[in-house]
Amino acid sequence: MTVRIRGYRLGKDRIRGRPNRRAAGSWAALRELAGTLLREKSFLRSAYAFFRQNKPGGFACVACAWTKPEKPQTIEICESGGKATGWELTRKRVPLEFFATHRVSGLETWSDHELENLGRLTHPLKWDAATDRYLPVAWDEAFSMIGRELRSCDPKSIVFYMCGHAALETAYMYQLFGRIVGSNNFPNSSNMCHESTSVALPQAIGVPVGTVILEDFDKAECIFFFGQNTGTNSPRFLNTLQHASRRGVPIITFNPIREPGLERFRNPQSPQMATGTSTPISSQYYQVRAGGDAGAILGICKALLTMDEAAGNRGQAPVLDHGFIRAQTSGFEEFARVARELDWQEIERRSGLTRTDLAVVADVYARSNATIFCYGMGLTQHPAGVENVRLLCNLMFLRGNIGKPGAGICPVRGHSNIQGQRTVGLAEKPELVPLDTYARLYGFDPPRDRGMNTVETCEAILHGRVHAFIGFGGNFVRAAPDSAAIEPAWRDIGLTVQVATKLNRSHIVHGKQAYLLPCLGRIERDEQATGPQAVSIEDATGCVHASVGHAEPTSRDLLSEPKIVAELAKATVPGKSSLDWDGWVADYSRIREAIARTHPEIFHDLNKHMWTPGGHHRPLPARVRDWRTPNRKANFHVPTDFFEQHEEVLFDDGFDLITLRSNDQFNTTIYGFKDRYREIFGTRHVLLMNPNDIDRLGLRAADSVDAFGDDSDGAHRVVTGLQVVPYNIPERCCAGYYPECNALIPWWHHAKDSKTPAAKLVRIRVRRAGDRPNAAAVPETSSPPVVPMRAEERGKVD
Ligand SMILES: Nc1nc2c(c(=O)[nH]1)N[C@H]1C(S)=C(S)[C@@H](COP(=O)(O)OP(=O)(O)OC[C@H]3O[C@@H](n4cnc5c(=O)[nH]c(N)nc54)[C@H](O)[C@@H]3O)O[C@H]1N2
Ligand SMILES: Nc1nc2c(c(=O)[nH]1)N[C@H]1C(S)=C(S)[C@@H](COP(=O)(O)OP(=O)(O)OC[C@H]3O[C@@H](n4cnc5c(=O)[nH]c(N)nc54)[C@H](O)[C@@H]3O)O[C@H]1N2
Ligand SMILES: [Mo]
Repeated sequence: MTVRIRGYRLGKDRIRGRPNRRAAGSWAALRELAGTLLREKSFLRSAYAFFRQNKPGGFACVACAWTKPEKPQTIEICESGGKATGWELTRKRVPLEFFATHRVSGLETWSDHELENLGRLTHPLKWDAATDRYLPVAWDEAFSMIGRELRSCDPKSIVFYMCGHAALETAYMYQLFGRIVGSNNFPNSSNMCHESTSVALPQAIGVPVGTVILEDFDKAECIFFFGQNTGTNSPRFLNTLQHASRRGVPIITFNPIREPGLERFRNPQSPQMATGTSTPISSQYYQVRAGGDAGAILGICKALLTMDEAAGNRGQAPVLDHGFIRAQTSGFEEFARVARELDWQEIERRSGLTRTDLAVVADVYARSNATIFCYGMGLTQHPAGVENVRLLCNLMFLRGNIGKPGAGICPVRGHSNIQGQRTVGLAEKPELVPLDTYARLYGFDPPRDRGMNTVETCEAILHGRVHAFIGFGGNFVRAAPDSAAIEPAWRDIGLTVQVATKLNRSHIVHGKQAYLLPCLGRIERDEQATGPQAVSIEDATGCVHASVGHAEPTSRDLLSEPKIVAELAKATVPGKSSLDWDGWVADYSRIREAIARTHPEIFHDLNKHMWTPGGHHRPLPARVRDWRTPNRKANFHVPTDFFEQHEEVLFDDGFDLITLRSNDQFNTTIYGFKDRYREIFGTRHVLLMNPNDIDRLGLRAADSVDAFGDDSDGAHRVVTGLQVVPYNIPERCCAGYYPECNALIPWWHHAKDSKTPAAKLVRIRVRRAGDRPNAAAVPETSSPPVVPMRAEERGKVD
């Protein structure tokens, strides 16, 4: 496959970068959505569903977690959400004959796209070792065999993974099931995503989630964007930003890459489609270095401190909100001292931005009476991910931008219910979960030890300590770091059970015993003993919504997710609790009653509240300046990682790799090969590089290169045959797609404290295809890499 690179421009000696002419949204988005629906043969089925998507009485979109407004547009969807609907409602099926004619190992060469593109799974399957095929199995038989196997394992060697799709009801039941089995091992896609948020925000403001609600955007006077690609990853949010932009609100973006989806927007449901006009989104765009945000934020803080002092000397109104700082916060003086002492040269070097740039930002910020701070993976997926979020909070505190209308912090979450799953207790840290309440309500003794998160699970898999892995949705093998090393180790797991809608690589590479259990999607009608059921989800702004599926189920053999959890639990831990699994499955409102009993402050009256148009806001103490931190204050953070963690790129061919998403994927679900915004078509096997770096290495556009990851632990990490794409990205940074580049990320390369894999700052070396960086260190064979444990990680998990 060849790559088409349109429209890049090499300047004479300086690089101009590629023109970003495309507005997000627009006709192209509609065309592409229509193309997906036609290919999925689900045009009418999906079109019908669109009228119910993100609407009261309808279903909550199965893609991202952006909030659903009280007064939706006629069709409240976006390209990403529309594709996700079409993909779930596809008429394509994986028939049983498919597995009769394909050995499972024969599917190992299939791409992520090819596997999912086969269509929906329709029947429970068990891998047969003798024939290397997935064979149909009766549900009862599957549950009883899985139950027997799980009972024979040490509970601490069982992993209960969940991806952020599943509803509050399913997640609540699932974590109870795992704890009754005796394990707190609940790695979650959230561990790879906003875990840095979940660690940083409780320390800073006493809640693990954002404080901004949709109405705040109508009142904001300034909006910051750090490392979140709205046009691609949460396109419905663009409607909100478009309104803000039209009101003249400055939208200040920090991103190493000029993302067209953050530059202009043409609303597909507006007259702009006829007139061909579009609205600018970012008013200022700063191409910070990868990992340079801490430097940038510290620079803005330093400029504000200087402005405040100057204003004080002149007898003018202060720039900082001293009233807020005095009454509400702790740690200001120490932080201010460190920021004042910081050297501007160091700030410029680390951020890649100039003092003037940052002073301009500080000036705009100082004029705003209410500012919102949005951020995404560009802040969290870094070695200093937690510190990045803490420093953003510092910037917010300096002008008291929390606990008032139009202001606050807004982590833009990924999967549709990822935030809610954590709220109902899907967490490996026992201190986050009301274990005593479980013991009281359900008559079992929950384990009190700390379970494993995603990174710890990777480590345990690599060292043969995981004996059973239940994957409730998701694609762990592809999504996790060090994917090439995980695969061979994954095959040694005694039992893998995957609950899924579509086939993916985590099913093809599998354990010694393997089951594939197909489930209903959220858009499908879920009929139980008491009639059709609804579920609930919590969005990125802490709003709880009902979701009702109306579409005809894909197959009569599918079970709902709550039903699958209940049957697994009944088969594995019969009589070990007083939980009425069957009663809950018959009527999901009973699960919600149980959630409300467990978390009365957040979920009281859940059965009623979830039907509120636009969703019901969970209480957020930080929104009213009620700080649930140990010292009951909002806490400034004094930077430490900033001074400790930085290493210059040493080698000529050394780069900081950013792994990212296109508009034609939802995580490891690859819809196609058109990254429309970045104008990269036909392949995802690319490396986006600054043209000066391309020149420096003697390469040319579309040359083929190999990328080598950190081998300091003796592991061989390589992705071969990437095609070079000249791109508007800072020198010494480059970008490639996730999950194709995950083999380059060492499992131990993660954020301090949160262990979010640091997928946005991966040190690599780039060589022309075939050249090896260090012949002695790189084995010539393609045998599975050996990943020894690093000394500092040893003993941390057990
Ligand atoms: N269409 C689509 N939508 C999705 C998803 C999808 O795969 N496809 N995934 C969903 C999920 S699970 C999630 S978590 C969200 C993710 O949504 P985002 O948070 O937007 O995640 P990414 O696209 O991985 O990266 C975001 C941006 O971070 C920038 N970035 C990289 N490094 C840095 C840095 O050091 N500093 C700064 N300031 N920026 C940096 C990248 O250039 C990129 O534009 O989207 C959700 N929505
Ligand atoms: N290098 C790098 N790695 C990353 C990231 C990155 O930016 N860079 N991002 C990380 C992030 S933010 C995340 S969230 C993770 C995502 O990691 P995961 O959540 O594990 O992966 P997904 O690709 O979202 O999972 C897709 C699969 O979910 C199943 N599925 C879809 N719908 C349903 C459903 O309704 N029910 C069930 N049971 N299954 C369903 C399908 O079988 C599909 O194949 O990846 C992380 N990995
Ligand atoms: Mo995510």
